[in-house]
Amino acid sequence: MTSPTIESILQENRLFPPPAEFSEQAQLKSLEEYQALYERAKANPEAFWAELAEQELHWFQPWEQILDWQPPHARWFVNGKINISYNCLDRHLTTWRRNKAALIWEGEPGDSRTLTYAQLHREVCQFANVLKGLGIKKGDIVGIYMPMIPEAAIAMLACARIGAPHTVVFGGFSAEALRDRLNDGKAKLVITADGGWRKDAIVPLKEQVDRALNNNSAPSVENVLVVQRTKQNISMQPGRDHWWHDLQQGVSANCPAEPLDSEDMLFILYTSGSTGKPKGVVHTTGGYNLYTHVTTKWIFDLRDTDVYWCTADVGWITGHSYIVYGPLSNGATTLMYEGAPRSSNPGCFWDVIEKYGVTIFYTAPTAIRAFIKMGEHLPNARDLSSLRLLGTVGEPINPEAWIWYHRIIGKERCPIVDTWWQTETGGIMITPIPGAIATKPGSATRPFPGILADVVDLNGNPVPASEGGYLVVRHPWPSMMRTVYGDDDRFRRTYWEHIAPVDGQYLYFAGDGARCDADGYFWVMGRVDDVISVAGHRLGTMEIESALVSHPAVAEAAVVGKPDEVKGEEVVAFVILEDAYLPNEDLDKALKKHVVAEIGALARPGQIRFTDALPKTRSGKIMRRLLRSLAAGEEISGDTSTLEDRSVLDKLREGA
Ligand code: 7RM
Repeated sequence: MTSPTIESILQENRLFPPPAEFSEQAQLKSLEEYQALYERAKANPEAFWAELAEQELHWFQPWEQILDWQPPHARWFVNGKINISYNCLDRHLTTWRRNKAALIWEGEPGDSRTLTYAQLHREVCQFANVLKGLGIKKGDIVGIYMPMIPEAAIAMLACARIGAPHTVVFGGFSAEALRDRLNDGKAKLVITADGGWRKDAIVPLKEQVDRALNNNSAPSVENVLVVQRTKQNISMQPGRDHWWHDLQQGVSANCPAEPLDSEDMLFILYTSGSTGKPKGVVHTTGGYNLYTHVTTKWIFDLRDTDVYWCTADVGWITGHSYIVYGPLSNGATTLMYEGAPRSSNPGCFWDVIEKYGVTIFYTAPTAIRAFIKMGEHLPNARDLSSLRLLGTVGEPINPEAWIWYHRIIGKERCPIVDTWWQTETGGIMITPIPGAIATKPGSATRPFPGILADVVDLNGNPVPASEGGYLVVRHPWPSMMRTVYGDDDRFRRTYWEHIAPVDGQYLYFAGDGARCDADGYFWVMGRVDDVISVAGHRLGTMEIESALVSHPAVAEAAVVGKPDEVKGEEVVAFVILEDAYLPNEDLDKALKKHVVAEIGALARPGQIRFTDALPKTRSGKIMRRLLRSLAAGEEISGDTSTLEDRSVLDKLREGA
């Protein structure tokens, strides 16, 4: 990880203190307040979480023990009884929030719908009864393969209400990917829609479900529930397939939330590793409810007047924690958007912000870079004055994009929370608290109270300030994953054995490289397997990408290593140009020179490959593993189920 050039890489030392107007009204108002909280949590994490659990959530029955830690297995709030659907819905009904908008949905093409807490509660209760009617019981796993429509959130909350763990499979995944996930969890039921809108086209979701289930290839699935969304023709298999609206007819809206054990499974969500089949990350009820609740409240600084919009898909952990559970548990208004920016409607995000007066906007760096490329005239033509807080998640944000976001979207007025976390962590781990912590572009800043993050070497020893190392967490936290579904061995190997336990203390290893500067700010450098070794020097791909993107001609860049007999590895850069530039030899030379000037001769790309698109997951992560194979001229192997657009690979191959 350590590289001699690391300090010179970005020269990023700009500091953006929280605006005074923001801090004055914020939940956490000052650095001192954050620090006091942080120290208190560090001194006694259990007491810290227990106090919040009591204050912030409804429990049907109190816990007997706050934490039972048998490394690497944690049980939080042992024997406590709780229901996250109750905390997200029922408890708001006895307050003025009963008639507050819980979910605002902006659909395609031009559809929209708003559900108050009372209405959402009613729909969830009815649908929970539908599930029961189909024989779904506590512990039965339910697959959800849906577009971004309210029924997706309703289905999740209904499952949670009766204790049936859901496994949401992103609607963009293939039939094979769906089948593998359904089989891994032995799902009894699949909830889907006839189709979903995706960039002016219809994704045939039900057809994919049929394909996933045909020839009895997912034998655990007994029933399929179908929401009518796009109204195209689909086939319904009698006995197995049912329309949601048919079964919901006349069903009782009385369905008390089941008191569940804190450690009852809430959901499985699959996340792809760099090798092997996707891992089923298991989350449980009580700790997840608490952690997503508190992080949403403090990091997004929620107020009852907010319209909060997270642009993620519900098929991603960000959608679970920060569209559905965290915001609703807080009684917030959460906005769900079915559309995506595309050439026929490049300004659609800004339209949504203007239309609903969005106050908090949470998106991914990949989206921001796409907006930059589309031009600032689009956001400039809309009224974005309702915004007061911005967030990013999913990958390191390059300072160029951060500054653009700050200037063009936030009008230099809105703090930016760059939130580092993972499917596995359940909630945000390292992040600015917007009223308290000054931001530095490209840094996720400091750990959330109760999170003991550190940067260590392979032996678990902290590395000196600003040196690269492995990002770890030292103490269990409430929303940590409990295991890999059906493969506890893999859970141990992947997260707990990479870095040997120090004095019997287990460290959670996130798989990311990071450095922590002299101010205690964390700079996440990306996955440790995304490091290139040139002549024995380790270079983070992200740093070279950041350097490339800081050149005016470059919109986006992905860097990988290609085996080289002499140097070990050679840097290969895949580059997307800004619209005004065309690929040519001069530009090729200029970009190489630019990287040398920014980082040093070691980082000089041996090859630059111009392209129109990069292979990405739906959440915007560049799939460097595929680019590495391409650069090395190998066949693509391994799991590609998470690839957003398969045609990108063919184009890249042709371009070679
Ligand atoms: C929420 C999510 C997790 C991986 C993680 C990192 C990367 C996410 C940031 C980030 C730098 C960030 N879950 N990552 N957020 N890197 N700065 N703010 O993305 O399971 O899909 O991915 O994403 O590598 O390990 S995830």
